[in-house]
Amino acid sequence: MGKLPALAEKTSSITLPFERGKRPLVAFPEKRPLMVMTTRPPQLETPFHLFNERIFTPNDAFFVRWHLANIPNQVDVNTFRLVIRGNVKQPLSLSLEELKRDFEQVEIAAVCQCGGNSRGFFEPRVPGGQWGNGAMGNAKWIGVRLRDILNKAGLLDEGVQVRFDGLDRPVAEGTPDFQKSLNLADAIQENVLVAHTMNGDPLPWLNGFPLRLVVPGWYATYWVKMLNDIEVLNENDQHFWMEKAYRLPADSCRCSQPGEKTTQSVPIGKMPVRSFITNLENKGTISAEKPLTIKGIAFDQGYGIDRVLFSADGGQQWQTARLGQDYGDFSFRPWEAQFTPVRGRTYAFQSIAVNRIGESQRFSARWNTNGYLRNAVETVNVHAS
Ligand SMILES: Nc1nc2c(c(=O)[nH]1)N[C@H]1C(S)=C(S)[C@@H](COP(=O)(O)O)O[C@H]1N2
Ligand SMILES: [Mo]
Repeated sequence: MGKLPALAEKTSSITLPFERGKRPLVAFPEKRPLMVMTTRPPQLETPFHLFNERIFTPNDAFFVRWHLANIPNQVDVNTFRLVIRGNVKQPLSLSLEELKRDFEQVEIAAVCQCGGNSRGFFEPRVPGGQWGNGAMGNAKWIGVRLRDILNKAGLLDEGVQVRFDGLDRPVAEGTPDFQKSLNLADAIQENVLVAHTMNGDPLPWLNGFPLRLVVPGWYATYWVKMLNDIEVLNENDQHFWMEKAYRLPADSCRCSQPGEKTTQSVPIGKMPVRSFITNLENKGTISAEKPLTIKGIAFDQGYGIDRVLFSADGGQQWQTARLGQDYGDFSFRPWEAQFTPVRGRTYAFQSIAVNRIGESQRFSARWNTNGYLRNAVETVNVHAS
């Protein structure tokens, strides 16, 4: 067995393997100690060993990312309303009770991953939150289909995009409020939920209590938290968080060269396929001369994982890993491979996932100025003794 990183409970910090990677472990409300990147607004990373222990990330270990520091510290569940307005026949103002009582309740397992997950590994380094690989989590979400809510309000022909806003607000005047929009055609997909329940419990406050948008397969920036306002727009959303932030170079690779200015850009969208080894630590030690089980996870934007390949020699030879239980196309998919290490040798363990339409991870990391979309094959170097 490889050595796992020390348990959060027993240590006071974890150091990620890049410059300025030291993260204190601090317990925020409803959270176990997590890796703190910033306190105001809270940005907390899940220690990576958690992904080995549980295929569904516990709520108290789920990563946290807010852009604005003015987050209400309480919400009155009796007076809270979700408003649906704009290009609809009948604007709605729904209580939590009505949402739970008057609509079909749907459950889906889905990965929520920040567009900047793994940004700290970009070379050359890029500005922005220096996340390790723990700005992601997998949960079972229960809520109401956004489409059912929009249908109840009645869509007008003019509808083009749907804008989502939560209760958080900027601290400084002039900072744009955090709002995100989806094209109407994407918003009415059957898996898009207004969720109130996460892994069987109400959403933790920091993960968006009492409601958040769940957009399976899409990067988490669209999963608007503390959601209280839905507006159907008759044109494309022009404001900051769509037009300026969370954008990628428009070329097909979504790559740019360091120093090059991106002229055309597109909004970030769905997540490319990824896989990770979860039970071994990079630069760790493994026991030689007996079979070792390598464990990991894989996920994509919802086609589902077709296969995962494992290599012990940095990608020269590959074996097919055994896939574990299938919890749905948007969930983490567990996998395992077996390998018997020889004493004294150093190994470069890698995994590569392929989804059901044949898309695979990249061997070289794509680079872009915002540090989004990383899905390169990762290497875990281990020494057998
Ligand atoms: N209201 C609100 N929702 C938000 C954000 C935010 O700043 N405000 N950040 C988004 C981004 S960029 C991410 S990565 C996810 C993080 O979700 P989590 O904190 O539940 O892990 O929330 C999304 N929803
Ligand atoms: Mo994000």
